[in-house]
Amino acid sequence: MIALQDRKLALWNIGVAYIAFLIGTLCGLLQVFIRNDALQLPAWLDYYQILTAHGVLLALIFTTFFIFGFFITGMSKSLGSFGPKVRLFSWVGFWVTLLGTVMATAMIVAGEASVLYTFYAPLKASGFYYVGLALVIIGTWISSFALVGHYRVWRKNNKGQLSPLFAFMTITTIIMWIIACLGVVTTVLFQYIPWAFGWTDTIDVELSRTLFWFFGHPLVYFWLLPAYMAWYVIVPKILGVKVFSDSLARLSFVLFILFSIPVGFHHQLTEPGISNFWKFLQVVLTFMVIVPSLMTAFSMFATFEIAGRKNGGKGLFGWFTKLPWKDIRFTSIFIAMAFFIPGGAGGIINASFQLNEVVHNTLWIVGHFHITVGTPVAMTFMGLTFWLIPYLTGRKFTKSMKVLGLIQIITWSIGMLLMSTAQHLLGLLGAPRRTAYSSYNDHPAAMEWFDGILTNHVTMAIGGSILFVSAMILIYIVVMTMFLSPKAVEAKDVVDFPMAESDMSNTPKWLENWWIWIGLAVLLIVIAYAIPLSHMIQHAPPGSEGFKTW
Ligand code: HAS
Ligand code: CU
Repeated sequence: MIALQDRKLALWNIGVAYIAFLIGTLCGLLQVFIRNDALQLPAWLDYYQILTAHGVLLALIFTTFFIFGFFITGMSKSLGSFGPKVRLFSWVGFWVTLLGTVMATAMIVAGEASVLYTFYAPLKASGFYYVGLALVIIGTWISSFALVGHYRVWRKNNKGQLSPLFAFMTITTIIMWIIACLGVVTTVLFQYIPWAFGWTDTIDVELSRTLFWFFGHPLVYFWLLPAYMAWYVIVPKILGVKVFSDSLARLSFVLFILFSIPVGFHHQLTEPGISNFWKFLQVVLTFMVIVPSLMTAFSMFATFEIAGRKNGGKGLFGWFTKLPWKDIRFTSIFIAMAFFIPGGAGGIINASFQLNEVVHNTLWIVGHFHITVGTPVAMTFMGLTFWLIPYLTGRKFTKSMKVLGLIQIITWSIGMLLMSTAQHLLGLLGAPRRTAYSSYNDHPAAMEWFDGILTNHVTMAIGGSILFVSAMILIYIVVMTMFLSPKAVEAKDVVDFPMAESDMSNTPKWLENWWIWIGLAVLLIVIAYAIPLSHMIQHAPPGSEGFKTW
């Protein structure tokens, strides 16, 4: 059991995460109904306002707080409890992130920031929205440096040793995160804030988007890598086996430091102002970043097979039936992984230069991110929640909670399957994204297309409603395990942190030489970005004034 004060820190992070989750999913519910014309919002609420709240609170805030809650618990567990300085900085980081969150959310609620979570210029929000976002990032940096400090103390005391896998992966994620944030911090501090407060009249739109996506793509791996940590480190323990390959796991993580960042142009393939050569180069690098995910898939299948055979599974696929399907901690994460097969395949389609033309501004992309961040990542976090909160509070995870957990996972899967399939198909038929209304739907041919069982906005809304029910079940489980479930008194009821053993005897030491990876990452970033960025700045068109379209 980790120190009480570290548990408190983790619980506060997870608590805030689930408050954001509650509000965010409610906004999601409203979303699908408005798109379906089934709901007229009161005059003081606006589609884009809700969409912004939904994106910010779920994709940015829920994930970030949950991730730090998970990191704090795992770092305290694997490296020992925090010293006073690490603890202090972790709290400061928590409060700064929370302050930023409250500021940004207040601006959204006040109707001053209906600019979506990507806050594309020339849409112009209140300056305080951008200040709020900047504080969120700075807060995460403080929390990150606290964890790095904790890790450095451990390394000093354990000279020449590889760190435990969980700690290694946490540090990898943090390194990637800190480099990535440089892009968004630059644009927010030097472009958005001066412009939003009226100190400058115009903004360079292309530059701001480019700096945003420098951050925006690795952002998705900031969500994904903690889920991968669960897959690599937690799942084998639940299955009763070791980590399949310690060096493979570490290599796949450092590849993310290298290839996550110099790929942002794959979000800008349809934008003018960047020549095809640089877009193509970044498309190639995007295909490189698929490799560590394929390595992860391989590793997972190997883990399952080893575990299944150990339990008596025979033949080519017999092991499959021997997996612990009744264990909600496993089943949740397995389904999360399964969703990532079409999710990742969709990503490869998006990244294929020409195919991107077909899907770019459509609901397809919305479908894509609901089966990447919305299920593989979110459902892994749910699977973690089932034991993480009881572990931290010392409460039982009762039988009825297990049943509810199963219902929650199944409803989330069904809801997401319906909603995301509809979104993908509607997108292929041309239904646009980021818009409340489009006249495409009014065309007689389009009306016919949008009438299929799955190609229908109603299907999407049914899926969305099931998801909301699932979210409320989860909130109930969170409240119970945080405050109300009986304390675990007997040993058999105590919930543990499942952390698998990882055999490091064959792992090369240089994998933990961070300067190699940071150096190579910087080199790749310079290759991918230096020239196109300098072109963009030298040949910048006149800046754009701001627009408030809502
Ligand atoms: Fe993406 C847009 C390309 C992964 C999230 N992505 C987005 C947006 C979001 C997002 C939020 O190239 C929208 C941004 C916006 O608002 O505009 N994405 C990719 C690629 C990958 C990818 C190449 N995306 C993610 C992940 C996300 C995420 C992860 C969140 C967590 N994405 C794009 C592109 C766009 C884009 C373009 C821009 C589109 C546009 O035009 O605007 C890759 O990382 C994917 C690699 C993954 C795999 C899958 C490996 C499978 C595994 C599971 C194994 C399963 C097992 C279980 C073991 C190759 C690891 C077995 C089970 C059985 C049932 C058998
Ligand atoms: Cu991307």
